[in-house]
Amino acid sequence: MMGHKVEVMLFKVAVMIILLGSPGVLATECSTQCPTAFTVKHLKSCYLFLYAPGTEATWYEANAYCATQNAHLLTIETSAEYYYILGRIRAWGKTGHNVWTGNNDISGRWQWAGGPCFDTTSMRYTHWGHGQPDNSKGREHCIHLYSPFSLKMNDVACYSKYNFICEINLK
Ligand SMILES: [Ca+2]
Ligand SMILES: [Ca+2]
Repeated sequence: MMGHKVEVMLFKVAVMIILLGSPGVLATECSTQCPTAFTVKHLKSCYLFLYAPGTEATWYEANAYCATQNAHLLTIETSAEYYYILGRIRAWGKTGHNVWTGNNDISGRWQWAGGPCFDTTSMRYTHWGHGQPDNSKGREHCIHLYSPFSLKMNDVACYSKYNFICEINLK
């Protein structure tokens, strides 16, 4: 059963790569400039927004996909970054979409998941929706930007499927 799940996940990641087109460079070293697919650059970060139909993914799938791009799931480390991302989502008319961040408390405390070129870091900046995090039914261990909460943070089950944003912190 587990093997089947992994196969399905790998298949979906492969489909997403095909849908998006392969990036110009699959760098093994950490990026000093934004790869072609990462069209949004702000301060020292590059962002890839995955909003295409069919790219909704579980937190685990999204996390794995970003790693294939030499990136990590969105890390919102400052209020400036939060409002910048919010502004982009609004500008594109995508406020109806829920968006994964890289934050999770799978290890027991909230932290931003690391990636190929980014270390796991503890959560300092927060922008929780009202009453969050509430760990509803004891199964909410990943954070998304929740559309009904005006894209404030909410903890939710990691197996939910949402759009997501990959980020690269430039060296
Ligand atoms: Ca960030
Ligand atoms: Ca919640």
